[in-house]
Amino acid sequence: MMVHFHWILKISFDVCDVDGDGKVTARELHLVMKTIIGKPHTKEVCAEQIRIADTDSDGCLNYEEFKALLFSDF
Ligand SMILES: [Ca+2]
Ligand SMILES: [Ca+2]
Repeated sequence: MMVHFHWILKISFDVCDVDGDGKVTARELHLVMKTIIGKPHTKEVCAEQIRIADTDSDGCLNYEEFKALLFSDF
């Protein structure tokens, strides 16, 4: 069960990481929200979400930060 859960998280991360560099930027998050999830978040909202979840302040989300974002009230 837990393995399956982590697998889904990993797939979600890979989907959001459009260019496959291991990090999700606000631009990538916005693209995925709009095209796959269908959430009408603006780029500003996505940038804000990244800022909140970006614990190491490099301007994008690694896998750990991405997980924290998914578990937050997005
Ligand atoms: Ca990326
Ligand atoms: Ca980061």
